[in-house]
Amino acid sequence: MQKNFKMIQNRTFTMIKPDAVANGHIGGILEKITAAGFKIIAMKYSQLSLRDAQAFYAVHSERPFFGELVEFMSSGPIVAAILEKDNAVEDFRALIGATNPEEAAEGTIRKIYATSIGENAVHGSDSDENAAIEGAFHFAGKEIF
Ligand code: IDP
Ligand code: MG
Repeated sequence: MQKNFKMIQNRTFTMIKPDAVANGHIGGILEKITAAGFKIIAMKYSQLSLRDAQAFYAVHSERPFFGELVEFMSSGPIVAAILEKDNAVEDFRALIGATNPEEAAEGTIRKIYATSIGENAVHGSDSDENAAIEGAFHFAGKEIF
């Protein structure tokens, strides 16, 4: 864990991915997020360049699906957001469900909205440290409320 990141335990970072945006699920997914008790403290509708996606997912650069992942994530607009709730990272991972929608629990966002293991509707940070890094990748301090 790097010392220069403040470990804020009540925030996570999410993206509604290009598949879910294209399929008209922005509203449905935001409704699930807010109904689960998350407060949206930053939000942006934007599109990642290929270079942005390569930087965001750099941790996966050696994985066999990296090329497919960054092509997909830069293929259309996304909604990026920072969410606040007690135990945000863990609770949000539970709300979105497993990476592969076939393995995701009933009622989870990926079970409802994802179409495949790659095009799986939403991103959710996997740690407090990555939540801080990923939030800072997309938002300036003055865009977080
Ligand atoms: P996560 O999003 O559930 O944390 P990771 O293992 O961190 O899953 O993978 C990041 C993203 O890469 C996934 O959300 C998915 O879009 C994509 N991905 C993961 N595994 C595969 C795969 O086997 N084939 C294609 N894409 C994948
Ligand atoms: Mg991950």
